[in-house]
Amino acid sequence: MSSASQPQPILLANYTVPSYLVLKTDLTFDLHDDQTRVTALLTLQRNPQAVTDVDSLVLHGSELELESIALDDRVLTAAEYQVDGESLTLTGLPSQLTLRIVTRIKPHLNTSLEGLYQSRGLYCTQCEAEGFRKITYYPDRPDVMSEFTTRITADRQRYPVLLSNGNLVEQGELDGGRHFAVWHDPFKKPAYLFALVAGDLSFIENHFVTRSGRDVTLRIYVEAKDLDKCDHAMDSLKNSMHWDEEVYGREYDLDIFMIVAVDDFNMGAMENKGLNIFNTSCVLAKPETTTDVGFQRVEAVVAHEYFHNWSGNRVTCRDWFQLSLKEGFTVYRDAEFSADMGSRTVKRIEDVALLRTLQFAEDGGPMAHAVRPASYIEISNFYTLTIYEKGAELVRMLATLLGPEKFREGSDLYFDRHDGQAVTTDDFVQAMADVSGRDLGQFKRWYSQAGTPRIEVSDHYDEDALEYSLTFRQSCPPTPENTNKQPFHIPVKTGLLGTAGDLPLRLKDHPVDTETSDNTSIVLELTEAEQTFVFQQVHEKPVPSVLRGFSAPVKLHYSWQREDLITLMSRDSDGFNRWEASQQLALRVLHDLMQEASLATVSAATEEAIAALIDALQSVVQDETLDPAMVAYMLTLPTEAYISELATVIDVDAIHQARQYLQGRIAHALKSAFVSIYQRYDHQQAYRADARGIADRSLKNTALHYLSLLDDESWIETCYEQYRAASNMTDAMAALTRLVNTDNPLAATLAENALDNFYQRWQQEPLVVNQWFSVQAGCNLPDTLAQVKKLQKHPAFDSRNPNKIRALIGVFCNNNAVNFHRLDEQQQGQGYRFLADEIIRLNKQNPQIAARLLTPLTKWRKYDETRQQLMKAELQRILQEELSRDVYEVVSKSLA
Ligand code: 0A1
Ligand code: ZN
Repeated sequence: MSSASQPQPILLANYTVPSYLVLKTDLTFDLHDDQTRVTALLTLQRNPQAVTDVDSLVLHGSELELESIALDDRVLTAAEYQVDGESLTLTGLPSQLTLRIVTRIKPHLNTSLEGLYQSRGLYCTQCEAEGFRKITYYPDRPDVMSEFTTRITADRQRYPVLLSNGNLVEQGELDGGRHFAVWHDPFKKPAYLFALVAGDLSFIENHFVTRSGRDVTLRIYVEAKDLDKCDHAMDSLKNSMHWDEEVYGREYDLDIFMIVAVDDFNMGAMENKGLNIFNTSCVLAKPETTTDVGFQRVEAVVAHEYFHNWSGNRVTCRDWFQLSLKEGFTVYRDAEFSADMGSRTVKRIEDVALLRTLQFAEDGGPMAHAVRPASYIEISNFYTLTIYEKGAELVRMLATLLGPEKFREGSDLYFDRHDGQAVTTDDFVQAMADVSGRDLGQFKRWYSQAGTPRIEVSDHYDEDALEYSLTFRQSCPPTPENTNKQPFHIPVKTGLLGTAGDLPLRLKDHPVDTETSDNTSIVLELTEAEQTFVFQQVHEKPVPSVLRGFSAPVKLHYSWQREDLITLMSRDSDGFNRWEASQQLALRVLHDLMQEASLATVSAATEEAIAALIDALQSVVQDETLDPAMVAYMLTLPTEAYISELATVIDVDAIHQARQYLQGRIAHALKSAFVSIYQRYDHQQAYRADARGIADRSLKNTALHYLSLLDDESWIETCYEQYRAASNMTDAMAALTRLVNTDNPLAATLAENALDNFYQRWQQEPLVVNQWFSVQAGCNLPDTLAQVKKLQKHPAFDSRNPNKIRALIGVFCNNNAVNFHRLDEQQQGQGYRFLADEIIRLNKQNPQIAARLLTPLTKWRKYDETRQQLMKAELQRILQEELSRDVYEVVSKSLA
């Protein structure tokens, strides 16, 4: 691509208010096989807030065929407007006007899955962030909010269901076997929340009575074959509606709430007003076909999209730099909802594990950006872990700093003050500042400075003065757009452990704020580069329990003695820090093992560390007060991905081998405990997707995992037996995964049988077939790449379906480090080449998916020289192509 045509960044600093407001948007869609005709009637008014008295209007539009444009009913000639590939500009406009714009589009040829497209014959839309411009010419920006009426006409037989946002106001028959429906949405909304669906769908229906007594119809639309998999989503929706009333005082506002499931979807789901469109993978669930993780995901995504009705729709974003305003807040809300539905500590562990593994890696890589970025080339690339997960952490920190009552007051003020508006993250923080009287000026640096802060903690105990001091030093590494970071305002929830448990805390010179702390846990507020806190009347040298509940998204460093970690693991009142101590202890052993010249004989010091870890894990297994899910998590070693994130240079093979080795040692040492966990489990019990059921399965399958590592084929047979007898997908997949990953001839034969059987049984269920692709793509044994390439030719693979691409290619490149990064002679760099080829193919077909798939190659700087060169060469090869903005941005930034 020549430099003149290289896409240019959009800057937050260049934001200007829209020149015209769209009071009303009336759309007519005439759906026909070869094309869709879209008529847009826009009622416009000059924006009184426009900076200057502008009389021009830019309408966005892409891949549209313009049939006609009329201003106040007068058809314009081509000389009266300018069109290019991305916009249509009108000048010399009056202050009030109507525009009637007729365009033609080709949904059946739309492979990008943005705008109006078809999925298995069903028409559906995806307009966030800038997909509406692929439907008609429009000011496609979130600060233009309009009242929409949508009329849809289509063949009655093939498209009996016609849906759009709001309430159905009219429907009827038309000539030629066609029919129509008209929907009106009384709430003003930006175009990105527009949705349309037309197809042959069935639905389940339920009702919810809001706390003010309004009856809301709830419908989930799916293909008829999937009607048996909608109950969990419906239950989740009702629970979400109830929870949002209880916890945030937010009621639903339309008469109907609809969810539609589609098979081809770039993301998880979309919060279109009153008409959420979901990836089938985030709606459909039943025990036989869906794992526990799948059930939890459905619950979380249904809640997330529902919560957007307030945090996103009623109050939306001024511009896309503010994306985390809706996403960070909504992720925080859905995480709290899931915590309330299941186990709070377990949910926190899962979220922190994701954040520390993937978001920290993003923050340390070439695509690092602030939660409120200052620039982007393609906004679709900014639906990131930073915007979503780190954004949620910022909201969580505000809640920690304010305490629950003030936080709720702040959220009430935010919703009341900004209802019907498009606002900024500053407005959100301002509401929190106004209700609490706190100065959150420094806190706002979290929104503008990228990178993960690092905190070094040191301590000192003064036996004579009975004083214990903790010193914190914060710093933040440079990131692409920001080298010089100012100190952050960091809440560090802290406790001190004595021999008999948590000590009462008396902090010198700081009166304890009773609203934000009890006397065994306190929120220390770091605001300076270095700060010391002194605790008084401390009668024994305590073990510090710092960053309880992971109260801030930082990397904490403190040199705990091994004994301290064991104390925290067994006795900390903070469940999160108990788990964290188990991970720290294991990480140390893994690092020791990675230093060993050979794992055939390890040093005495390492042996001692292994023994201490095993002892500690033994106590965990025996601790009957612990939730089984916690036991399972504490028994699970840090993932390869997390160890890699912590490494300066990632030694793929050493990490894999050390982890495998340590798992084997734990399996041997704790064999009888694992046997008893496995045997005590009631394999006949009915499946329940509640916290208890999930926890029990998780512990039992963790035990089976360890047992399958023993040199004892009876456990391989047990895996096969579990696979065969399983009445739910969680148990079937757990067993199948062990068979597939076990390097043993019997396991290989049984894995092959099981995989064949699995496919035969589930070939009619696309989401189950995806799991079948994934388990094979994730196989750690050699030759997996060849197998993945073979599976790409399998009749069940569909190279246009994002779920299939993620299941096969995504899993291989992201979750199978030893194979993706393989360096042995025949396969050197083959994983990289394979991925680059896929990206080049997808760049044209579906740029969003192509850009997302690139992530593993962008991390090239963290590998050894040989891998660096190979990865870079593939990125450079991609850069030679004619690239979409999406792919260009990621490739060019990662090579910069
Ligand atoms: N707002 C949705 C996610 C979403 C974002 C972008 C999309 O296309 C580029 C699609 C969906 C959510 O947070 O659930
Ligand atoms: Zn969202």
